[in-house]
This record gives sequence, structure tokens and C-alpha cells, in this order.
Amino acid sequence: MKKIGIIGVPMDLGQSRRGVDMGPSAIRYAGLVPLLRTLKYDVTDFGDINVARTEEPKQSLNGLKEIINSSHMLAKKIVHIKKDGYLPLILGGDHSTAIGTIAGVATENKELGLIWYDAHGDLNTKETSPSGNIHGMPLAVSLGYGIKELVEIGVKTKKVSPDKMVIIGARSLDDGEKQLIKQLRIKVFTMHEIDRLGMSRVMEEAIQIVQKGTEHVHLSLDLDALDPLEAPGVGTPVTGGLTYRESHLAMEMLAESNIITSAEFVEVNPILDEKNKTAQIAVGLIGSLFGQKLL
Ligand code: Z70
Ligand code: MN
Ligand code: MN
Ligand code: MN
Repeated sequence: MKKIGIIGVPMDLGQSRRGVDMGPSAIRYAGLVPLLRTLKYDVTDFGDINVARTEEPKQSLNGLKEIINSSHMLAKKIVHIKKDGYLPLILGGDHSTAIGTIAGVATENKELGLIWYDAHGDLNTKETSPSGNIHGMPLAVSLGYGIKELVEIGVKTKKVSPDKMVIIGARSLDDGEKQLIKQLRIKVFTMHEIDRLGMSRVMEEAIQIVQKGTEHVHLSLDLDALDPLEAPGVGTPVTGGLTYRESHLAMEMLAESNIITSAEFVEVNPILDEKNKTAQIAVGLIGSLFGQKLL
């Protein structure tokens, strides 16, 4: 039986709206573990990373120290459960949690494929960020750009190569992010490509790119990739997003491809949600990712 190990990261210091720290609880309450068990997985919930709490008002790069600490703890925990044969499934928390997740799943000698499913690029550095929010920086950090203490977490500084990753669902990119995308030739399927090609073809192309020459593929899914009409419980809603149906199709195609070796679902904010709807969507998507079928 395949083993899945769940780790929660109750982190909301990477951005300015409170409440996303309750995301892991909301996703658990929406029935994650029982669903994965009906799909015949051996599931262990390892609980939450102990994120330092602070009620201090936010300034630029506020939370940096806490994010560095919790990212180290998360990366260590992931390395440990991977050794014990678990597929790591991380529940956020804001997207700054991806810094620790990717540091934990990236290994010294094997290249990591990466799917970044998000309305945003999260490719800012301290210099390009318009907000100073660290949840807008994790992809840049994983590519080796940005704050030194974050880039240096884990076994190597550059966890992902630009040619082994894709961004899906982007529709809000800052100038510095656009520049980095061009400079590194990152493949971005914006909403334009998704509308033109359809999600089916986008996923076929994405799977080709991320699995080339790799045995490890990580999915980082920010719930704000979905349209806020369907998934309202996120801190940074951006109109014109991916539908529930497109997102399920994407997860089902990943399940068929059998390439995913780790995943994270982030940015669920129960305070902004409607009756835990967004957490329920997250659980449904996780179900499809792990093989739940309609028939
Ligand atoms: C903006 C910034 C962001 C997530 C919003 C927004 C970044 N580009 N990331 N929501 N997950 O502040 O850097
Ligand atoms: Mn152990
Ligand atoms: Mn994000
Ligand atoms: Mn986002």
C-alpha cells in the first residue's frame, strides 16, 4: 500500500491578511484523511510544524526570521518522512511554506520537476517585490534568487531548473517577475494559453516538460489559481481564474501520468471562506490527484 504523510504548516506571516494559518485545520476538517483512506492509501498525519506566533503589525519582510526557522523545520521533517517511505503532502499556510517544502523534497543528485499552479508567479525578490510579502517570493527562492538565508535552506541553493518547471494559471504578474520569466525562459501557461489550448492540452505539455529527465515531480497548488467565485477563501483573490472542472481535470491527468512524488496545497483562508467551501475544494482536488475517479 502506498504511504502518504501529511504535514501542516500553520503559517500566515508571509503575507498581510490573517487567517491562512488555519488552513491546515480547515483542510483536515473537510475530510482529507478519511478520503485518502477510501482511496486505499496508508495515511499518517504527522501534525503541524511549530510555527512561531506573532501578533506584531506587519512591515516589509516581517516574519522573515520565523519563516527561516519554520522552513528549516519543515524541510527536515520532509526528509525524515521521505526516508520512511512516505509521499509528503503539505498543507499551508501561505505560500512561503513552499520554501521549506521544496528544500525538503529536492535532493542533491536528482533534478526536481515542478508544477506551480497559481494566479501569481511568486517570483519576486526583496528588490522587485511591490509588497515585501514573502509569500510572493518562494518560486524565486527555489530557483536560487532572493534572500540568502532562504535560498540556502536544504541541500543545495538552486532546487529547481527553469527548464523543468511550469507555471499554470498565472494572471497577476509583477514587472520584476515578468523580467525573470523572460530571462530564465520559464514556461508559463497564463489564462490566455489555457483559454486557447484548453486545460487538457496544457496539462499534456506541462507533464512533458516537468518529467523530462527527472524522477521527482512536486506539485505546488495555490488555491487562488481557481476563480474566486468558486474558491473564495483565499487571501489574494484574482478574478478570471481556473474553474473547478479545469482544476479537477488537471489533477486527474497528473494522477494518470503517475509522476507526482510530493504535493502541497496552500493559501486556504477559512476566515475569508464561505462555510469551508475552499477547503472542501482543496480536499476534492487532492482526491483527484491521488486517483479518485468519477466512475
Ligand atoms: C504579489 C506580491 C501572491 C500569493 C499573492 C502577490 C503574491 N505578486 N502570492 N498570493 N500566493 O506581493 O509579490
Ligand atoms: Mn522515522
Ligand atoms: Mn502563490
Ligand atoms: Mn497566488
